[in-house]
Amino acid sequence: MIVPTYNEAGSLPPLVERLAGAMAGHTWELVVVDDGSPDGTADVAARLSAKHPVWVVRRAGKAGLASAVIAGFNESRGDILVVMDADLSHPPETVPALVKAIDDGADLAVGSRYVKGGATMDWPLRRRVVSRVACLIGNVLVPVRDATSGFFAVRRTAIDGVRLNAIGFKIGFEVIARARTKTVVEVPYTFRDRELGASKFGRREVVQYLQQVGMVTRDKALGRLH
Ligand SMILES: Nc1nc2c(ncn2[C@@H]2O[C@H](COP(=O)(O)OP(=O)(O)OP(=O)(O)O)[C@@H](O)[C@H]2O)c(=O)[nH]1
Ligand SMILES: [Mg+2]
Repeated sequence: MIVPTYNEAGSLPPLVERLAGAMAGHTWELVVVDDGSPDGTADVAARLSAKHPVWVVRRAGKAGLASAVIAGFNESRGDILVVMDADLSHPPETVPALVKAIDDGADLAVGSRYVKGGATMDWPLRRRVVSRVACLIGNVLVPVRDATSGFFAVRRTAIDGVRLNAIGFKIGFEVIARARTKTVVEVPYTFRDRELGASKFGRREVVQYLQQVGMVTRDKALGRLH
């Protein structure tokens, strides 16, 4: 599992506890990729590693969510790579279902708010609209309803040697668009608003998503996608 963190010291301990519960009986490891969080997230992660299979990648400064996840891919050893946020918006209890989908033959399993059984909790109208519009734009290019999901599992062989763009926030869209996949499934889950810490999502990330969509559109037209 790969979790990118920036100032998530409060969320990490409950995340790891819940993951440990959910993954009992599975072999798992968690790679925390921290970008020099001033709140000491990396030290919290290092302390958790005394009791849990947690590894910490310490990067010097805030270099972006997507680039952190790509760094995490390179540090992970498993055949199945799971990506999730630190802030408990993505329920650890759904991870086994994502992993099972890959075990059952899918190359990519996307945690989805927008298929039957999926939902978002407590979102104001504005955020609902922004998320829906982003997914509709992504949906023009990829056959996944929740095209901007940051919660997914991918078979390592599907991304081996694939060039992923390290821009912005939407690494999920990048993987959905570029990974070598035959079978992609969406697994429903309910997104819960973060209770601790602050959001890192802003206007800049919206602009970066549109740039990313532009690059994927170009590469699709050039026949560069798998
Ligand atoms: N390493 C690293 N992690 C980041 C960076 N930006 C965001 N993250 C992490 O990426 C995950 C998603 O960021 P959030 O701020 O939760 O984004 P969001 O879920 O769209 O927004 P909220 O719902 O308001 O939380 C969290 O675990 C963050 O700590 C970054 O520049 N570097
Ligand atoms: Mg969040």
